[in-house]
Amino acid sequence: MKKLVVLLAVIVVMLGVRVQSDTSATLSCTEPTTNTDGSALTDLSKTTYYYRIPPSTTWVPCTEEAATVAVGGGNVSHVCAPSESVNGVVEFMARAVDMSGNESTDSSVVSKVIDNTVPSPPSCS
Ligand SMILES: [Ca+2]
Repeated sequence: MKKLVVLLAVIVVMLGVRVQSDTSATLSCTEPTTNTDGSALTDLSKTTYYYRIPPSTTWVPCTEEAATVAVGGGNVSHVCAPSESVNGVVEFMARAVDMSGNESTDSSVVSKVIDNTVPSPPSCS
């Protein structure tokens, strides 16, 4: 039972992460409402967003957003644009952070092809 609660809490952390557009990704997340021990969340501070460029396995901080309310449950979304020039698949995820600085495990990971390839100029005469 406890394992199930923990699993559900982790799943709830960031269900619904989505991406859109071509040079950045907009991640839409639902804040958790419980702690991993199943108790009610009362000290949510923020959601932090990360990206990584495979084959790198290191998550790079992208941006963060303050909690809607301390008990969580709100929907947050943020644009994450990788700070380096990328052409190809980029992975994104988010974590919940409480007021003590405790950071959750990773949300589900979503990936998107980021296109920073600039077209050549038109030919004019
Ligand atoms: Ca806490």
